[in-house]
Amino acid sequence: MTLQAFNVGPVTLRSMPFWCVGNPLGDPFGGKVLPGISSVEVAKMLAWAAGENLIEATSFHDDDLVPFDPAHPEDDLDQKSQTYKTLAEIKKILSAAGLQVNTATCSLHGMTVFRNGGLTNPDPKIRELARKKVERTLRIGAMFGAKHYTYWVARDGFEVPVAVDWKNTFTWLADGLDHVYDYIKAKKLTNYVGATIEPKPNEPRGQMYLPTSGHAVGFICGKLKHPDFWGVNPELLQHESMALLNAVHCVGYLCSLGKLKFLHFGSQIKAQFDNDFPPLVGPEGLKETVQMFWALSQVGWKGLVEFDCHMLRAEGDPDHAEESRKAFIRNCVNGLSMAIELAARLDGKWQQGLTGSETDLAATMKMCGLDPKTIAARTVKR
Ligand code: XLS
Ligand code: MG
Repeated sequence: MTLQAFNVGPVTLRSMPFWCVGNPLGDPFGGKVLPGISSVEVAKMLAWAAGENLIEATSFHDDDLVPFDPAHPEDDLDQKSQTYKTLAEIKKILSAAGLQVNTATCSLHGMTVFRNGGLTNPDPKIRELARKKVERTLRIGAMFGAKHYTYWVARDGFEVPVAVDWKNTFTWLADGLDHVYDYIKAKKLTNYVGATIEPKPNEPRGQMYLPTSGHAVGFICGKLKHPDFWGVNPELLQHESMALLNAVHCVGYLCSLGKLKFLHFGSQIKAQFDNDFPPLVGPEGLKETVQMFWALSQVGWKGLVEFDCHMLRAEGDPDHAEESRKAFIRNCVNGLSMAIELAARLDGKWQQGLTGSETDLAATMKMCGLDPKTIAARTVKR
């Protein structure tokens, strides 16, 4: 079975990753709220969401599907291994539901061995282990026909600038990412149409080596051997907002360079830690989110939007975990539909002859469905 594309506004496909649905809602101050859920159970829930016409695609970290044992970095190739059996079972569920896989990403943040970095770890043995884990993730992605490989900057960062090897660090990073390309070509993994960098300014590290989309593009064009293969998947509003940057600006810039491959989507209070609120949830960002989709339509971008957020910790109900998770998926999809619908209200040439402030107020009226005549009448009448 293949699901029809979504194709509403600039959004061709909606993707819900394994890690968002499986998230048990722990935070640095408290334990898990929801009971754990196996990767096969997550796959079944995603299949349910596809059946409800909520999503067409998904994504995963390697660790979301199967654990990694450094002693057996090629267990995925052994058809008798538990790893292979679990992957095959998940693949069957996703295929039957018609779900595509957008991106495979290697977790270089979960295991404590990577606490001082994965691809940029100063210890060559740990960099080698990271490379093996990336290769395994690429093979797993190929098994699922993933369209992209994603490098999220994760623990490649620092807290102490004078402890960093500034002469070599970015070269190690480039070597690690060039190896992604080389491995894909050497093994003829033709499922991959490209790879992405996902920047983030901080968290889990105090500072990350590729903090913003601008840094990511600069690195791709200035340091990687195959820049055309690489693009960016910014996480908006979250990651750029953490650095007080603006999502409309971010997508406009990336599109002008042809580097916006897909979007990670959620909501955020500016300058806070990574809130990962569901789309349009929380006190901030309504205008920014809507204007971001408007800008994407304006520049003619079309592509996949992937939710990357989690339900509010306060809303996780351990006694009704499945319902909580399903409600979370629905809320994400509703938030996206609302954003696309509100953005469509801004189409047209209504800005002509207006100042910047007038344009902004007129945009807000259009977005909110207010009648300018009624507002004008109220403005003068007392
Ligand atoms: C974390 C990131 C992460 C990536 C995938 O902040 O958003 O979830 O998207 O590794
Ligand atoms: Mg993300």
